[in-house]
Amino acid sequence: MLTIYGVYRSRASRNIWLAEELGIPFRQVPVIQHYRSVPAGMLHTQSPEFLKINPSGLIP
Ligand SMILES: N[C@@H](CCC(=O)N[C@@H](CS)C(=O)NCC(=O)O)C(=O)O
Repeated sequence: MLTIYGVYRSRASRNIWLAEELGIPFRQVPVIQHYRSVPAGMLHTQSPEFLKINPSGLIP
């Protein structure tokens, strides 16, 4: 299944929108910039788990 990393208020919304329009099943993993106030348990751009997926540490 497709996994989309990001939050809806970012440009990840374009991917989420596209997947929904095309009926492509996906799961969303919220990720925000590391300098923001990150709620406990949420991934951010410098989280080791996220850096394994995207070593550039960037979200759309
Ligand atoms: N156009 C690039 C922009 C990527 C980018 O610069 N993302 C910023 C947020 S807009 C980011 O992830 N920064 C990491 C951080 O500040 O922790 C893309 O979509 O790949």
